[in-house]
Amino acid sequence: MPKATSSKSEKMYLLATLQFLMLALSLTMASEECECEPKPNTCNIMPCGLPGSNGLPGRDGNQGPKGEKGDRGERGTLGPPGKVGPMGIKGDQGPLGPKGPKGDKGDSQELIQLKAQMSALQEEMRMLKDLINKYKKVLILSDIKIVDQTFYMVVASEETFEEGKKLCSQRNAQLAAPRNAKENKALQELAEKFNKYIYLGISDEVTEGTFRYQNGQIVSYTNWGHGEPNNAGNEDCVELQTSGIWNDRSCTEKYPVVCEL
Ligand code: MAN
Ligand code: CA
Repeated sequence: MPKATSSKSEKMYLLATLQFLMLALSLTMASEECECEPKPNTCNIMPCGLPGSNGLPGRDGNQGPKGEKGDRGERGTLGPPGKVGPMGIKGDQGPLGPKGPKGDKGDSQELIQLKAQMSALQEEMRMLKDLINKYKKVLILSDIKIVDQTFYMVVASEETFEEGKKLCSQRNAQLAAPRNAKENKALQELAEKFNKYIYLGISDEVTEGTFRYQNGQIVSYTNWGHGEPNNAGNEDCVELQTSGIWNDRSCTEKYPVVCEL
């Protein structure tokens, strides 16, 4: 089409003209100023391009220097109470208190005297107890045995039953007759000490087979050996053997005499 061909040639013409003008302009600018290549003695004729678009943002910079000390913070909340402090010094004496109620009536003269007598008696009793304990120690060292309030004394080394009874009677005492195991043991210890049997103040002289104390009472405690009393050959007296057992025996043996008081 002729119109389109014409337009194309016009455009080609205009473009060539524009290129020419731009070249001329750039040559002019290069001759007047040399800004593209800042070399001292040379000045190349180079056309400057159009400014490019902005680049991407750069990397983060290095950490900066430490800042200045900040302002003092606000006061915190109240803390828990601290430990108890040391004891304080003693204070001054306080003022005199009010008068108390009236006291009870004092002891009468009679009561005062009674109290004095009582404390004197107590002192005397204490002294007596000490003395008794001393006697006991002396008696224990001799041939005397004490069981509670009964004393057993050896008054002769070899006598018959009848002679023994007499010797004890002369001392306002009687032949020993144990009323319980404790007393029997005390007499056994004396028998063991002398290594001899001893007569007890017990016999069946009045009624054969019925043993009595010297006061006539029937015995309440016995410690007969096996098969005793057997009245072997008419045995009316009682011997306490070193083992502590009893045997009825003739009254004519000669044994140590032990009296009880
Ligand atoms: C033996 C027993 C006793 C008795 C004496 C007498 O030991 O028969 O019962 O009294 O002999 O010697
Ligand atoms: Ca016998």
